[in-house]
Amino acid sequence: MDMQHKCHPAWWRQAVIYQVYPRSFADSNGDGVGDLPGLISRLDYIASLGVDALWINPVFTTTGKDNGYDVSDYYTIQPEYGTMDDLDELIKEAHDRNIRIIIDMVFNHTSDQHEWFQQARISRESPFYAYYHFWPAENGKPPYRCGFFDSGGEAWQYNEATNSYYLHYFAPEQPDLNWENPVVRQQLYAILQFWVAKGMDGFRFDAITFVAKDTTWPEITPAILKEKYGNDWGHYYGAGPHLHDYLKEMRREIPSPDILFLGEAPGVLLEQALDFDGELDLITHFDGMTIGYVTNEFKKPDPAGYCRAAFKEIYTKWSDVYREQGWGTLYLGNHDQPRMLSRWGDDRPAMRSASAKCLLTFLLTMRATPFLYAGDELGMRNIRFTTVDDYRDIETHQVYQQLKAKGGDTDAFLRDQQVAGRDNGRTPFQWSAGANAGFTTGTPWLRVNPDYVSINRDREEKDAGSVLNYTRRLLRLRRENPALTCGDFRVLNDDDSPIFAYARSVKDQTIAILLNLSGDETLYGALLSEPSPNNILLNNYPVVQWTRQGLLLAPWQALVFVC
Ligand code: TEU
Ligand code: CA
Repeated sequence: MDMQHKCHPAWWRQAVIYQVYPRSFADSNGDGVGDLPGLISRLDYIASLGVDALWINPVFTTTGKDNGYDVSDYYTIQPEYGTMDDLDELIKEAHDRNIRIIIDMVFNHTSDQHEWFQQARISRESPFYAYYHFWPAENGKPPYRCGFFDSGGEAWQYNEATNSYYLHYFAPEQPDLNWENPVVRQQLYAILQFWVAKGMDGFRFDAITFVAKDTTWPEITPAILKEKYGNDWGHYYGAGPHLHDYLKEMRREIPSPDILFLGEAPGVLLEQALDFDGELDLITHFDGMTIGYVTNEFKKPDPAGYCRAAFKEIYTKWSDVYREQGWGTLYLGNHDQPRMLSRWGDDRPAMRSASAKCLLTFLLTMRATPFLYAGDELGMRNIRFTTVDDYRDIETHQVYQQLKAKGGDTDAFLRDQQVAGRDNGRTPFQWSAGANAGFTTGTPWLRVNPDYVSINRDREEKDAGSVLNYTRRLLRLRRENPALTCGDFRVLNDDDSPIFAYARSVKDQTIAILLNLSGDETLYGALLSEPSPNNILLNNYPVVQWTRQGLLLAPWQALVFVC
């Protein structure tokens, strides 16, 4: 254990951030919806994991079209989640446990029920009309833009009272804010100041790369979209002309280096990774989230599964880009993604535990700030809904409606959503084998995965070999070994084997991590120094297998050892 090594002083460089989707974490009042008092009641559990910060998805007043990503008042709390006193208590109780709080700020758009939009949509004379992007109907139809959560796939919605169209990259109920208007930016900075004064330790800025718009509104023809933006509207949206001016200005508003600026960065390319230096401390990219999906189709999983070589390449490149400057992030699941275990591992009973532990080892030993999504420490799995009525996610419903309107194959879409749908990652946290997995005494807002009877926190607490207790050991290992937090990263087997082997090192300690990202026994071959009982730090199997050719890794085996 190398204690002399000094990591970078910023707390978020060493931190493990635990993400909680409050709506699905713990319900305190039996209405079937997770809430702040429920979250507060579970802080001792969160602290017992050994994480450093808690990121919560939005709990501000909302119409709930997109589960809180449609904010109608940034200064008050949605009653179903609790009160301002509850949020004050959460901040205090978390701080008392040395856990920092990061809150989600949805600044690309508001809810259409926000007072600003309610005024803007009445008259072009309203001072709030310039808070949003309107296109005057007398100029004809605006140039096509893609609306991600729109049943017609459109991003312009006609508003009769002003005889104009307003822009919404997401749902019509989520009108995009006009960041080109300095008055809007000042309003948003005032919101940040308010929450900093309340004690927030950081902000996760939702879809922040989308906020700058080219207000010359060029035609983005299919040919341009294909040639310039890889057929991905997200890349076009993420390349607005003044984005970095706005982000620098926002950072100047909250200059404290202790307040984390974390940007969700859809559409950002590897070569743009360092462009956010001095603006956002961390960004979460989406490059890894397209692996295993058929290109240019909406979240259509490749029947052959995901390519391990692509997985290794993308995560190696996103680690290397920060070798000298900046700092990266790593996540394999969140509230927008299916369960990590089901997506990247093997969630069938035989390999569920081993593959969950293997993926958690990757997540928590790479050179980046990791995001541990609540439930992944238990090895929670996709629920695999079979009918569209089981879903609550606006994205699933809107894309389903788009398909239906075009006579598309909605059955195939529902099969795809069993693998890729966002609600797979939003099912209630599984606390116990009791009713509704101990999440609520009422009817859960989203069905609980029936596997809760065997996959739940209570059961895993009692099992020393559980995914939960393995996660705790991993987090402790990470805390005790600077090589795993701020050490260098070097790939050990630059080949196309399913084994992801890399080393993390500080001046006098090198730790090797070998991960068999497959369900087959795989030979690793010769090793510089051999893992032996006295230098193995972690192994998700009881033994290490040797053959004459070298180390044989069991299916989904994870091996961490000092070399
Ligand atoms: O997600 C932004 C974003 O890019 C997502 O739409 C992502 O592309 C999609 O979820 C992949 O299926 C943020 C929030 O994380 C998401 O929950 C919200 O729905 C969205 O913004 C709109 O606020
Ligand atoms: Ca509740």
